[in-house]
Amino acid sequence: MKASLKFLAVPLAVGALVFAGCGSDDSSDDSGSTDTTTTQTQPADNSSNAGGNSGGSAQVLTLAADPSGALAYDTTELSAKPGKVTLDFTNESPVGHDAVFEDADGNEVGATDVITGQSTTTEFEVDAGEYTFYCSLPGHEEAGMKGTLTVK
Ligand SMILES: [Cu+2]
Repeated sequence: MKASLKFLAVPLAVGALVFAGCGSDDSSDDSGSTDTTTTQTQPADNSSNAGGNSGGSAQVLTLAADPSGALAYDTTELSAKPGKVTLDFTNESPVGHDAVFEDADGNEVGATDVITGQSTTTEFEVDAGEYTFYCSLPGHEEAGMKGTLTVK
């Protein structure tokens, strides 16, 4: 019992540290209540095409499925720098595909919708290391729809 409580306490402490690190000192909240923090995603999320990026930290990776319908991407190797990644995924073929990204531990870090005959984007964050990407439709990864994303 005590051991499981410890396990619970560690991620909570880490979360608190991360949360504290995000705030700046100029806005001290006297109420001491953290329940008012709004974590809802805002409806403006779809407007990311509008440009207006400051800072220039966003990076765009492009990935496409074979336009003839073969079970293949146009590349098996992508590279990025640590930070936020925008994946621009195109599938002009009549066969549905997606692109799922996993870290070295097999945790999914980002994924697109399954699309046919169009493009889509998804955003996720990466740290230095090796990631894998693959198509999650049955048999597609086994047929070769997979690759490596190297972040450094
Ligand atoms: Cu596929």
